[in-house]
Amino acid sequence: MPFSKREIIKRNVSARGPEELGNLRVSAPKDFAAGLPAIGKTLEHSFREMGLFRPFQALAKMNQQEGFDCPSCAWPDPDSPSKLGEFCENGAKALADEATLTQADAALFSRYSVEELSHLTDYEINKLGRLVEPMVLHSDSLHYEPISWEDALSLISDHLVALTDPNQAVFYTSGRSSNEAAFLYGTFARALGTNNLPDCSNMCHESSGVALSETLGIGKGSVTLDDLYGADLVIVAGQNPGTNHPRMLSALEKCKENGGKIISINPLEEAGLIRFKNPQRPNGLIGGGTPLTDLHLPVKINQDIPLVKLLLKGLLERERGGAGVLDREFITNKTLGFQELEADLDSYDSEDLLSRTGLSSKEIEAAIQMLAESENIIICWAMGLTQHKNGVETIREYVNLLLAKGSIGKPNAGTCPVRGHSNVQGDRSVGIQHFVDAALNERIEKHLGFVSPDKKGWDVVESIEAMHAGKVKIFMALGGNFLKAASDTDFTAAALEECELTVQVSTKLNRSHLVTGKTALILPTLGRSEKEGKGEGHYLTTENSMGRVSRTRGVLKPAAGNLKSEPELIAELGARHFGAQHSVPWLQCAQDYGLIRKYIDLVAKGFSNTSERSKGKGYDLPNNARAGDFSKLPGGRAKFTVNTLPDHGLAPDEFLLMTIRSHDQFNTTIYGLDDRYRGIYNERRVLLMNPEDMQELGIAEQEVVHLSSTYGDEVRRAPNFRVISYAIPRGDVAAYFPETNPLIPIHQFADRSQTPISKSVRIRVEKTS
Ligand SMILES: Nc1nc2c(c(=O)[nH]1)N[C@H]1C(S)=C(S)[C@@H](COP(=O)(O)OP(=O)(O)OC[C@H]3O[C@@H](n4cnc5c(=O)[nH]c(N)nc54)[C@H](O)[C@@H]3O)O[C@H]1N2
Ligand SMILES: Nc1nc2c(c(=O)[nH]1)N[C@H]1C(S)=C(S)[C@@H](COP(=O)(O)OP(=O)(O)OC[C@H]3O[C@@H](n4cnc5c(=O)[nH]c(N)nc54)[C@H](O)[C@@H]3O)O[C@H]1N2
Ligand code: SF4
Ligand SMILES: [Mo]
Repeated sequence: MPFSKREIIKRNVSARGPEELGNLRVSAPKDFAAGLPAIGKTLEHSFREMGLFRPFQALAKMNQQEGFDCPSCAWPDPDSPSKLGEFCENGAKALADEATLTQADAALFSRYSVEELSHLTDYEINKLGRLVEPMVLHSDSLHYEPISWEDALSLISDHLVALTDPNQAVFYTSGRSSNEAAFLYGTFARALGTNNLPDCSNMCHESSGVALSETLGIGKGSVTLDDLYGADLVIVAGQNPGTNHPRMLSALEKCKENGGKIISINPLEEAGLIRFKNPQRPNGLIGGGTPLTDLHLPVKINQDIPLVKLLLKGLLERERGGAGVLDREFITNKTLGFQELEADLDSYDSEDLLSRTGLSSKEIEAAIQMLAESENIIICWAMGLTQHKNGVETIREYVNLLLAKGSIGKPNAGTCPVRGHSNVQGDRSVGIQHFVDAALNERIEKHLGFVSPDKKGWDVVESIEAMHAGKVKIFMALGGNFLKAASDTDFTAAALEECELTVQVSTKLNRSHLVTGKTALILPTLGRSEKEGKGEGHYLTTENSMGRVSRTRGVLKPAAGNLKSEPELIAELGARHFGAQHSVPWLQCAQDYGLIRKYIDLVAKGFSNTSERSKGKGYDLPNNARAGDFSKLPGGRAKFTVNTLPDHGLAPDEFLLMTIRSHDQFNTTIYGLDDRYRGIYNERRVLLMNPEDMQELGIAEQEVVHLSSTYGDEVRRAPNFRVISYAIPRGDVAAYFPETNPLIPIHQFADRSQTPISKSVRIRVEKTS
């Protein structure tokens, strides 16, 4: 393969894309989620992308036991899915986006250079459609050209052979892969000799994993759907389920009907948490729907720790007064560190804590009262807690609350970190992790017949830094949009451009295909909704947010005949690179997914007899926290922790920015330009700001401003945002990701989990006139 002989040309691709403004329209934010408008949007997206018949064929099978798992979020399916349809507006949008009939084919790439394509917006790039044939971008070219599968796999293998150290390769995973594909991919990297397996989890729930493993002995949540239905109190903190996990609202509705209460903790009063109009019910379609939140606490950004300390202090005070509001028996028998917690709580002044939260004492009292009255409490959370410098500590503080109430290891109580990508949890369970697990390595050696590396690999941030420093020759991605998902867009772009070869296994075109290494490959693959091939064993498995493993089997005709499934593609790469004599029977794995599952059963913790047990509603992986078994933790008990207060060091003219999702996007995939629930239409470059802050700065409604962030002596800028007055705490602002990622320095991440601080970025707002 003459890859090294080609001349290298400089490509002037745009890592950010256009930053001009469109025609914003604003209305009042909604006070309910779903209802009739959601059905309208579902149909609109489905028909526009998929034609007349495919939507019916596919939606009828989505989240059904003999169908396929929704490719969007990781929210679980009920044990008996409704035959009327078990999906939401955003699941349908994800399906329409994947099953679109539009194709980004070879003709498109010959017409447009990567430079030209990079001047489209992310929304426009995604609309170009499904990737349908393997393409190569040679180092001396501005255009992708078709390449055969055989040559593409050889090209990768040749580059791998040329490495002087296996750690010069990095293998990223996004969370949409199946367990089977992820398992083979992790195996491939380790057989090569590296643990460089960064994944989207590093940018997502890594803080939850770190905090929960340390305090409860398992990095996953402990509750099931049934627990949610039966809880006395559900706290939803730092999460916007109406948009990001819409069917969670049905579970919350059931909880309310059973007498449960809901507290939402969020700087914004998100529509979905106010009221839910369940489209499967008559009162959801024409009536007022179900009110969900009983108490909304509009906490200031990243002030959850002082808030939870206030709640704990309040409970402790009542307990000391003899009210019996804590679970003394649980604390004594099942936990360690309560005295240290008490001492910590006593050391704070309540007034000081309160002023940090931005809440009133009345609001805090109301929350304490609800906590005091509840025995079975569940705390749900997502990115509003994880993506801060002290994300790990924030989650540990919420765990303190559950432990003090004995709300763990029993029905209807526990932890519920709501996972993002549909199989991000499964990918981790089958071995997508950059850190070393000695027990996993032992099983790999025993059952896969090779020695797995014992040196820790790089996570997302470390990989970008290593690429930037020229230490990485090959970057391969199993799904995702690394460039736009990661922080510090310009730095990440420069990092990717340092690589010799970048390889993207993808369904849809995105900017990570345009900002590349010297040589780049696009390997198109089947999506979740598509048929994997014939034969009984040709189904895949996933694990949902609550640890249940079940089957997924696509129903649609693939977008093109030339696509490979992810497991097939990785297995063939394994066969090409390691040869037929390797201890892993790569080629057989390409043909027999049952064989991959047999290896998963042997190697991945907790999996057993998966081919059989994944049938129907599937099976639950072992969960010590659910069982109330903390014996594997030091001292054999769950752990209370002492956490410090966040300090942002905000200058007087700085704001704290949270970068959030609109209703019309799935991470970096932009489905549309509206954020219906927040009343924002046709524009994504907006900044939500408190009206009093606007007044103080003399900023008018919809005025255009530039944003900048200053860390050390580096200033990062993002131009052109229209300011919208919004009910958000003073000093806090919100804008969408990924447009704001250029503002987040690569070196600003959560302690211990290294998750970029996407929800608390110090910024300045600069007037343009
Ligand atoms: N339709 C759709 N579904 C998705 C996704 C998508 O992009 N689109 N993405 C998927 C993925 S990968 C993930 S990880 C999840 C993300 O799901 P979410 O975490 O719900 O997504 P975000 O938009 O990041 O919302 C974070 C929420 O936290 C709040 N928040 C921010 N900072 C703080 C804080 O300091 N304290 C508190 N208490 N709240 C705070 C914000 O106001 C916002 O409501 O969704 C998954 N599902
Ligand atoms: N500022 C800021 N940055 C963030 C966040 C934030 O809240 N704020 N959130 C972070 C979070 S929580 C996450 S999870 C990351 C997301 O990071 P990623 O997972 O890397 O990004 P996605 O946008 O989900 O990836 C979309 C691409 O995946 C590909 N794809 C879709 N389906 C499939 C499939 O079935 N197979 C394959 N092979 N490819 C597929 C398509 O080509 C699509 O363009 O972003 C993170 N970045
Ligand atoms: S809640 Fe999540 S998994 Fe369920 S249908 Fe909606 S997007 Fe899909
Ligand atoms: Mo995520």
